[in-house]
Amino acid sequence: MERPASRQSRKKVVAVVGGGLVGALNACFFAKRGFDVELFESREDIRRAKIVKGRSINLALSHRGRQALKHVGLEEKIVAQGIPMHARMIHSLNGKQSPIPYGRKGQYILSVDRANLNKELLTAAETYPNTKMNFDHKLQDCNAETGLMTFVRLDGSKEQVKAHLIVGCDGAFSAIRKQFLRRSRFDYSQTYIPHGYMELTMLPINGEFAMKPNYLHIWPRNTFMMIALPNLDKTFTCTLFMPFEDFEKITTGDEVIEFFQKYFPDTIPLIGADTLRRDYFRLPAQAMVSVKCNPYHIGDTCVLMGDAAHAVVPFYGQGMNAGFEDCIVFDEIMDQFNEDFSAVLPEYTRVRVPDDHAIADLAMYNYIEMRAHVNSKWFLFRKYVDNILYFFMPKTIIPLYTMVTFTRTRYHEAVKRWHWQNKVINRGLLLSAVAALLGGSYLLIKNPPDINKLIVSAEKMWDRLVALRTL
Ligand code: FAD
Ligand code: EGU
Repeated sequence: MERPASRQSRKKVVAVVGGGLVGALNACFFAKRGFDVELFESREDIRRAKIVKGRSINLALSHRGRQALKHVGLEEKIVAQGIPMHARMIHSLNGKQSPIPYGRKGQYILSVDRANLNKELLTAAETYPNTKMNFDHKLQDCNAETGLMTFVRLDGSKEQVKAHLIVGCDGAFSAIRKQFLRRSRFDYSQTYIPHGYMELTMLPINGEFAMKPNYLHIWPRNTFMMIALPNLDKTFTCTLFMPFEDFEKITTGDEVIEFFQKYFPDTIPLIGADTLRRDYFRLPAQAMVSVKCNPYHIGDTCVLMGDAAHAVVPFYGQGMNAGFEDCIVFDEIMDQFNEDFSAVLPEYTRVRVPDDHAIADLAMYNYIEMRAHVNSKWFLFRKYVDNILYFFMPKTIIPLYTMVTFTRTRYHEAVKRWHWQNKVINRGLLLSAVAALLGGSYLLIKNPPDINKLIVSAEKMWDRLVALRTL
């Protein structure tokens, strides 16, 4: 039997390098289109691994990420394994908890387990007959123009593989991106922020969640911040963000407790002093890096997606969501240009770079703002104002986080609109102030108050007060 010609021409080999969240999802996207997909991951298969080490245990999944999962038929399954968070719960220093909803009833984000999500995505990719998974394959070198790659195995052996298209999904320290750096006219910047993060586990108490489960718990303390997301096993993973220099100051168990007593006193009985002391010294604080680059492609043979293209600091909960949206955007352009890589790749760079740079900037901006002056009162106030304006003018004033989290408004458009809205709000405030001033003056001029009347009424008031007292 002969295959139709179109099917034949599709038999191009796509090598996805990196089997993390974005790589595994991308394998599904390319497999669905009928390409011969080869996925290469440096680590062993996490589905068989006993210990899964790596960054952050759980992640906030929102609209953009969900839409991407929907494209490959995985949305329902992943959503069912996530915990909805309808609101933030702000913890004040005095232990008071205040919820602030994310939006209307149906608007919530999900806390998902990173390892579980990764496993589901790998399994989904594997179910396509045209995908091949290669674990224990660490990309050592590649030629982005010819598509030739060299991998090293744990036993030291090397393997060479050639592909029509290399898709670099190998994370923030991408080996594929190294090839871009050697070229002319490649823009690149990376910034390490002074903060590190550390994860602490809050175990269930009497078999139940130690805090209310359907919230993203936040302890905003200016330079220090803690965030907790619920897990399916009824634990919470608390992530402590703090400058490295402060992490280094705390060297004994007693100092840990002292520090928590001062800034997060309500969490000590919930985490438990012993667990706290143990967890704190289990791993050193992890660094956070922001990476921006341009372009995302080389010729018609190599393209970057996910953290490899744009690592963002986690202060908008968008890193994975943006990486997942990369996959949809690429897929849409593949439709537009009939899978012609020589047209698709430049277009992907043209369309996607401004948006990824916008979310990288937003995340960094939010980091700076939170660090500078966000305590629990300020956080509550700002979110209240956002929500109130949105409630009364839902068509005009949409909070920035709403556009970012609950829509697919292009990130750079969301930023533009946010600037415009701020202008409108400021003008509105100024106008109201001027109107009040002018209106007040006008009324006073039009009806000048009779001084005698004012005194008389003051006398009357006095009489009434005296009358009240003698009653
Ligand atoms: P990675 O997940 O890093 O995967 C890269 C893969 O490539 C890995 O499996 C790695 O082993 C493999 N690899 C690396 N080098 C090679 C090589 N040379 N050869 C072969 N394979 C290689 N995002 C959200 O959307 N919501 C959140 O709430 C959120 N919270 C976060 C909290 C923290 C503390 C941090 C640090 C990040 C958070 N993020 C969040 C961001 C999110 O973790 C990343 O954006 C996401 O993991 C990116 O996926 P990726 O597949 O591009 O990269
Ligand atoms: C940080 C670490 C609250 C998971 C940004 C909000 C985050 C997450 C916020 C982490 C914050 C900060 C938003 C979401 C989310 C808020 C958001 C941050 C998930 C502006 C596992 N952030 N995060 N903004 O609005 O849009 O609630 O580690 F504290 S989810 Cl820093 Cl929506």
